Amino acid sequence: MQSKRVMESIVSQFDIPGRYVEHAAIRSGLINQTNLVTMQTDDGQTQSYIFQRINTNVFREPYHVMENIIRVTEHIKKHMIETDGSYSRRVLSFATTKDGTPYYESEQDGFWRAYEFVDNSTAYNLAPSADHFFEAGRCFGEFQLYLTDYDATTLFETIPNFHHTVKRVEALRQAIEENRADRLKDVQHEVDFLLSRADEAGIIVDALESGEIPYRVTHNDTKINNVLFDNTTDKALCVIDLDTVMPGSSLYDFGDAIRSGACDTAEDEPNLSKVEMDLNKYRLFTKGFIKGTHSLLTHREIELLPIGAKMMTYEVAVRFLTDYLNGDVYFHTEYSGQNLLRTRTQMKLVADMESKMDEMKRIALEYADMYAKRFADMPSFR
Ligand code: GN1
Ligand code: MG
Repeated sequence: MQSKRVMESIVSQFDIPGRYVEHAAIRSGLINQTNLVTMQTDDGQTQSYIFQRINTNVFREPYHVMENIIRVTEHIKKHMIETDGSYSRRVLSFATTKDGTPYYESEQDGFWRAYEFVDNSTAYNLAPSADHFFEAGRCFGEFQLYLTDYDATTLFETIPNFHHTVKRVEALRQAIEENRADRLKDVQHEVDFLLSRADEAGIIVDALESGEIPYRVTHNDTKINNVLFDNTTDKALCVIDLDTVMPGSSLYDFGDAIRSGACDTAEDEPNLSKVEMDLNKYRLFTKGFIKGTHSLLTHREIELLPIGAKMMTYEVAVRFLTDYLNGDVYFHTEYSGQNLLRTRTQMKLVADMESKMDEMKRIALEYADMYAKRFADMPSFR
């Protein structure tokens, strides 16, 4: 974590009111460094800000990341004003530096951006209740709705081939071959499990490329901790962590949320008997997501939603194992072996979803049907 002196000097680059009081690290993300900074104005009022140092090994073009984010949040604000007259607490507002750029960068400090902390809100690593997960679904679904008229081709691809599962499998094969950290001998079971499903890795990419399902502007990292909840009402307020917003598939956003939120255990839970995909949570998220989109998804997207959940889970298992074999160079780890435990929980979820696939499909179609009728005359920004 940055020292007080360093953080205060980074904060002073930004055009935000008040003086720096203190900061604390927030450790839930696996890529960027995040700090909560408290500021105080002369009249004694305090306001908190989130300051993030972008990991430029992962995001090679951080300017493009910021440009995407500003464009997308402005677009969402415009729609929120049109429909509700206000966007307060429902979309991130970024601070600019004293010369008007939405980031500060220096050789010594790295690449920083800041946004206003949404007061009285919390991001949870695990959904505290099934109702929270319904709310998360609604919020991510609305995110898609607000961006449905945004031309995805105008956004930068901030991490090329981010959800290209086939290329993720290729990277795993390469890591196996190189065996850089000499860990291959411990993971034969995991390698076999994942490679035995490699034939399915192209399902979503192929469907996008053939035009069977549309490209949309998607979030691409819809972990449950990327939604803020209002502490008083428990309603989902705002989608955060917009670094990977780029052209993608609705299946990615739906799928990554199910993988991370429809189970009650941590990503590195060692006791695999506790790890399962809770069908009730799946049902509530699906309901919320389809409701939030005002039924804009095509029939084919709906049919493939459960496959999206399985493929996003499979893909991150492949990525965790790749990183384990490469010596933990990508995802932040707190102990040796964490990426392997993460791989195993995701494999368990893949197997569990495979056994529940028919029911998952039935539920998705049930809510699609229900909301198609309900939203027949509602605005969809189309
Ligand atoms: C990373 O930084 P965070 O925790 O929001 C990763 C996601 C993974 C996730 C797994 C840019 O997200 O793709 O699903 O870890 N983000 C990036 O926990 O690689
Ligand atoms: Mg995050």
